[in-house]
Amino acid sequence: MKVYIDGKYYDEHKACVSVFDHGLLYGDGIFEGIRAYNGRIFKLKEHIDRLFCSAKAILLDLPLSHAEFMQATVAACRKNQIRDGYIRLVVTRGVGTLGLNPLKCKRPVVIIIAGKIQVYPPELYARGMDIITVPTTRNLHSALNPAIKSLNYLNNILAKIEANNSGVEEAVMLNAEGYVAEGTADNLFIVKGDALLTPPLAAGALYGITRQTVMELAGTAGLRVGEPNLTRYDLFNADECFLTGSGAEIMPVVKIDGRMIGNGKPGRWTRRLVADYRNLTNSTGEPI
Ligand code: PXG
Repeated sequence: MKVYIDGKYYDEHKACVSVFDHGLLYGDGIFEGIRAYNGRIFKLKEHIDRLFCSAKAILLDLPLSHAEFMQATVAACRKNQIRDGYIRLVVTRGVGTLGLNPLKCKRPVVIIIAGKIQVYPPELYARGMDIITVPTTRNLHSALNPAIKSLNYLNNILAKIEANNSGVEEAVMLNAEGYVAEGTADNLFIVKGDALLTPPLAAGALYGITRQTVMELAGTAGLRVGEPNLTRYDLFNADECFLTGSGAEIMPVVKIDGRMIGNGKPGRWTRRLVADYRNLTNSTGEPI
């Protein structure tokens, strides 16, 4: 694998950043996780749009234009002969001093890793996932806004550890008020009757690109789509539940906090949306 760093390609074992990079020292940076399917990069423009929003939110001047990020991402896939894969785009604040001051960092570092991904085994998609709500809450908007896709994921990692310690793969994170926010790297949806519901961004959900895509597909498929605040009660009483993310795609959820969701199997609407999402990922995107 060849890794792109600031316009040059390096063998993967030689692809390194400085120990003085504030991305490492303070988690000061931003990232995107993007998928390629069938020789196309899915929703590339939307991912770069979100990267620019994250950059603006943390006052990071990106060293490439929107078009240059698109071109560099396509080029990194070509260089690695990726047709189906996973692209991690990272921009750090760059090399600075041992103090926090970002003004001491001369220029941001851009990294593009184009490789493979297997988030969960295929059997899990067929069976559906068992998840739990965890004690670690999602960040407050007033602390570290959860809409920023920053390199500081400790909040989510702690939630993931709590889920793993309880013998399940994924966590539902609530916000400080007790409303459902999202998973550790995924948005959460429920189906109730003819409605598809997902927490609003104000509840602490990331503006997920898969989330947006699934909401559009659901509207076309005839579901009523809403973004109300959800509580654990709503999850327990859902007909169906699933998680969405670029990495995990659409993962059915069949148990939450030990309680069976619906009939305990991936639901009818979930399976329909999985099929529609598959069709879309295989037929649209930026050609590599
Ligand atoms: N919420 C959070 C907190 C995320 O980090 C999503 C939702 C889903 O967003 P998209 O735009 O991907 O639909 C994410 C996704 C991975 C991976 O390897 C993904 C994320 C973070 C870390 C790893 O799938 N972000």
